[in-house]
Amino acid sequence: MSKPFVAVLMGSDSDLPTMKSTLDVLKSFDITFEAKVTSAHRTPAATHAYVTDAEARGCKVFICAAGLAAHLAGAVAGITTRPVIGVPIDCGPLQGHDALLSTVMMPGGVPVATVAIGSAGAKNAGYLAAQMLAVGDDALAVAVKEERAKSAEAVQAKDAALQAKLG
Ligand code: RP5
Repeated sequence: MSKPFVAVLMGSDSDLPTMKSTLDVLKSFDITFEAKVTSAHRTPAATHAYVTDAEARGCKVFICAAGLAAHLAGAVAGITTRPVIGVPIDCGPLQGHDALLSTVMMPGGVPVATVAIGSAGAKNAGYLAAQMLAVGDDALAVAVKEERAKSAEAVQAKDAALQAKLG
């Protein structure tokens, strides 16, 4: 079995601009990942084959992004028992509400950990995958904690700047 990795699946290459945030977060934690365009609707057999193979090769978490009638995360969750994180993509006339409901409303027993619509969700998918892997990786757990502390410091610095401006 190869090194543990995260698989980032997208229903279309049109999802990539949003999902770049996920890849950036994974890179920032030195997490090995594979990114792939594969569709629950347009390439169902290839999606099934990839997920089965990825799990056998050491994939620990699947992140699945899709817009419109977004079934990629749910379809993947039906194939694997690894954790699946779903990112609803904001595209089309319903601003991602369609994708949110399609991703989050899974039947009992087949969970998809669904994050927010769009770029905040894409970012959080990366952090959530890191937190999941950190359960069994002490060095990564420290890195996640340090990143969280840095983010708190950034907010405090912004507040200090506001207070200075207000006099
Ligand atoms: C979904 O349909 C994809 O994930 C994408 O968000 C949306 C539109 O796909 P394209 O028509 O841009 O390929 O399956």
